[in-house]
Amino acid sequence: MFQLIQQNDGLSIGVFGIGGCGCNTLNSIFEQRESEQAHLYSVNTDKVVLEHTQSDEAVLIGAELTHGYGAGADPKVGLQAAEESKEQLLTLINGCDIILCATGLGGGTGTGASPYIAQLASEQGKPIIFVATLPFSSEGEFRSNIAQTGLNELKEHANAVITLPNDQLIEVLGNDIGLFDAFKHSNQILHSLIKSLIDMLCFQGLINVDLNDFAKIMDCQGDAVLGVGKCNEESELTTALDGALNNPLVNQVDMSSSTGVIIQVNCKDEISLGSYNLITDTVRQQVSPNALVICGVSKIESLATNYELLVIATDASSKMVIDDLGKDKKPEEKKSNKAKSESTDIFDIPAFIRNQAPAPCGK
Ligand SMILES: Nc1nc2c(ncn2[C@@H]2O[C@H](COP(=O)(O)OP(=O)(O)OP(=O)(O)O)[C@@H](O)[C@H]2O)c(=O)[nH]1
Ligand SMILES: [Mg+2]
Repeated sequence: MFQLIQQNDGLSIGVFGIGGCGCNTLNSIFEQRESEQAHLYSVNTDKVVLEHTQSDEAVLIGAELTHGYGAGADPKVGLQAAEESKEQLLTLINGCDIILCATGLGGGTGTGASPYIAQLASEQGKPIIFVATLPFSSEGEFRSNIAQTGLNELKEHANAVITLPNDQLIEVLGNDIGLFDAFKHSNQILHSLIKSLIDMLCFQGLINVDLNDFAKIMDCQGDAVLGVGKCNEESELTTALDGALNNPLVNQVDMSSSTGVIIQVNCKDEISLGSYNLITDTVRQQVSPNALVICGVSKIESLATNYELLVIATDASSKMVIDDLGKDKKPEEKKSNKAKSESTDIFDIPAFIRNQAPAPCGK
């Protein structure tokens, strides 16, 4: 079981950006950070990237091994670099109550160092959650294989791994999108997921979801899903919920077996009891009748939209495996997904992200 604290006032959240992709994500989180309880750590073998990353602390791992020149797409080097810097990483990990990480799988640093960092956190009894990208197919099989191996290793140690396959960006945004723009979209989604988790854990809710609740849900076995939906009108809440549960950027997950769900409603103003009940009932109908459903509500005046919904469900089962993303869909389904993306800004209805195998109970 996690080491728990009783209230979220003094909660310290470590946000780690690991490798190039993770550091890119940190840059956008840093610029829009609202909570002082979130401490941002950039972790990389690449000195130049670290110098251009905005964070509270830059951690150059494996300085002796790589001399600050990166891991050269070799996860073994990424792992050895993290091992070399074990004491420094442990100090950071022990200063956090919960750790959220952004990383890109498919290179050397993120793929090699992330499972090791997850292992260290797990050994210290700290909950650790990853949001990880998977490489574009066009980057080749070499990177794709590296990513898949890294993902499997990561799942062994992390409490949850939420994957964002870069290929899904092409499916939704079309082939003509520029590479930098596609990365920008992806980073914004990574950011959005991490920000929602930070908001949920940091802001004292009218109905509060605290780390104990979070730990209970994350202790469930099986696949897990995480989705965020946003809207401005209370009457649009069900559409936002639908957006969170059916985002075209990710593969479908069957929630009907899920036994643990957190629904977090963040709003600028109060929501009616009717809307609150409608949201919880709608989610409850989609999961196991025996599911533990925890619903929190927080008033956050600084929200960009009036309402934001976060749904985390564990013990779900995937309908597709990652390798088959998109291939299993019928052409009509692809078309409807595309149509959806053209009518909505993906920043406004962010991700319903497939999240892999949380830690077994007791981890
Ligand atoms: N979505 C997104 N994906 C990225 C970004 N940068 C890199 N990636 C992906 O992440 C994978 C790993 O790339 P990096 O994060 O640059 O690699 P690294 O972990 O720094 O590893 P080395 O440079 O080899 O030490 C790539 O194959 C890309 O698919 C980014 O900004 N956004
Ligand atoms: Mg790099």
